[in-house]
Amino acid sequence: MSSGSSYRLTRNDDRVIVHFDYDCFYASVFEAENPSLKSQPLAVQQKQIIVTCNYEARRRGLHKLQLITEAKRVCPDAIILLGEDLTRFRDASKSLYNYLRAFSWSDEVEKLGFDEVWMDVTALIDYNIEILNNNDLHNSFFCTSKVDPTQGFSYDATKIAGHSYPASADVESLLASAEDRQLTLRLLLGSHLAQHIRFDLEEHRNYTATVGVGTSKLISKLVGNLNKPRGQTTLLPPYRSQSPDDDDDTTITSFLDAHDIGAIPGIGFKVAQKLREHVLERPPEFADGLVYGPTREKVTVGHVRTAPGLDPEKLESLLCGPGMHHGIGLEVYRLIRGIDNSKVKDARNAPQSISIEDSYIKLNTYDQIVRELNDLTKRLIDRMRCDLMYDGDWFATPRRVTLTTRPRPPLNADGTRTRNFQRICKSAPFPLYVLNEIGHAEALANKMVENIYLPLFRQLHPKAKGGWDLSLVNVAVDMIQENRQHGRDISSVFKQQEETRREFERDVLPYVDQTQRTGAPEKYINKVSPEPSRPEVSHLDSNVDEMEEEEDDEEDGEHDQAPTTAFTCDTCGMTIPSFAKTAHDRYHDPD
Ligand code: TTP
Ligand code: MG
Repeated sequence: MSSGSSYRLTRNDDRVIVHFDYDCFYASVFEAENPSLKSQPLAVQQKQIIVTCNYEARRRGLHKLQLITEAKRVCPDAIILLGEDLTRFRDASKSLYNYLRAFSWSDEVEKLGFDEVWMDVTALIDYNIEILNNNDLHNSFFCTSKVDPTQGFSYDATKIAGHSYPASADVESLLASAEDRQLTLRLLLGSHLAQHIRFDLEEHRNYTATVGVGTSKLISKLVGNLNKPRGQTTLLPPYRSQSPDDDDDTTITSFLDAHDIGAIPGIGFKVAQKLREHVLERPPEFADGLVYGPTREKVTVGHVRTAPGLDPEKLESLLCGPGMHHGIGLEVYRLIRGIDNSKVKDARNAPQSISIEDSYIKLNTYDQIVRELNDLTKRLIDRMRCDLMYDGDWFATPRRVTLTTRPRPPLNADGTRTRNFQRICKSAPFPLYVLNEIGHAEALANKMVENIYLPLFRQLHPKAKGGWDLSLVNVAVDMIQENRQHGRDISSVFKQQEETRREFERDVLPYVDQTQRTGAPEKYINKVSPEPSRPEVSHLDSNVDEMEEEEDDEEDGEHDQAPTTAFTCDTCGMTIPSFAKTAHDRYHDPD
């Protein structure tokens, strides 16, 4: 593509990527369990907030991140179900993911949160382009199986399935154009495949989804938003400019240019603010009463893209600063031109770590702590089995377990309490028996707590040192490594585990009672973790493991008043009232 400057950046338009976003996901999970709820206004509650509601409820004035008190006033007959326990949503998400994955030929199927999935379907599309009968495109057959040529569906290869951007696109002339024919055909086939999967999901699993089709993760995610719910949109060519000096005549440009700069995945709140300020030549004004909420003036991608002299170097110097990484200028320069060559991650990519935590208003007796550890560990085991096993085999295994707590400081003499954001943690080698014992997670959790977590807990909190008033407990496994044989032969993993155990016993155990240790390897050192910083550019990276430290526990449940402040989420760009911040953070980082 051309860029209008000396930066001639290459966009890979050879892929077809489909983005799925399930409609009103948590509500749909309840509806799938009980279909009679479908026709009624249904909302899902966490703490004092509605985290989502079905479209019947939205029609009656309910919306995401609304206070329960307001929702009840607006729609008194809404059915409100508790969604605090995320297990059913996680299970549904995993099961739908596996369902979608079965359609893929390359296993490039990437999950973002619970309810979004990207699929790179290039291999399927390329195969079906090869078998197209160009003399009878109206009566085409899309083959969905590599081995069975009769498996698939009929379709008309002269028409797009669902909506397109631009809505007025003339598919016939695009197909007749030497320049655009191939890309149009590939996207057109992508739209039929997306529709087939979407309808299948609806018929067999009772879930509707909103879908976008394009040549990158960025474009497919954004274009889907045009027709919600239960719709799909394909971004059609021309993707390439006729003019060597600018991109104004491409559909990618016209589509992206209209977006608010903060709506682009990958451009966080701080970056967006700096860009707005640069374009306006003054700080942007906020909407009334909202300190961190939406800005009153809309600065679009188009404004930024065409701002004089805003090349990658200028962007870098404009945007660099605390929390920004080197290269942010080029990254933003590329994003606002629709260049996102990031790969759809392989379905077998294991997370680097898995952690489960809870915060507490009062957790100070030994029995309570044992009970909580058992509960958290059971959830950790469920998650490990969900994320690290495929087809009954472990395809990845952790090497380390960690217990983290956040002790609450004692009251000061004047009755106030100093706020504490510091976590302390201790680690041990991952116990091998977890891989073998495939029975009930509960019994295994008890064993892990007995053998691992309680000894770690005693090291972290010798009673003499100020008691056990904890505001947070986190159990985690990390140093997760994928087994090359995808779990069929895990003997190498066992060997590795054994080495780790020996290393631990040799180098660490002699030191565990000392507060200041010397000589033991860094990975086992007793750490005090400071408040972690958030990466600014993160939207398209589903593996970003963000932690937000906050003393939220004491504030929960006291949200009856109307909001006076709002935040713009750094991760998804959504504006959220301050009372919904905890629920929203949990949505991005469910455990
Ligand atoms: P979304 O995809 O934002 O919402 P949705 O699927 O409910 O609705 P839509 O039809 O507009 O796509 O979020 C997915 C789920 O995540 C949602 O069902 C509830 C949950 N969630 C939270 O827990 N907290 C939040 O702040 C948000 C936005 C969602
Ligand atoms: Mg959704």
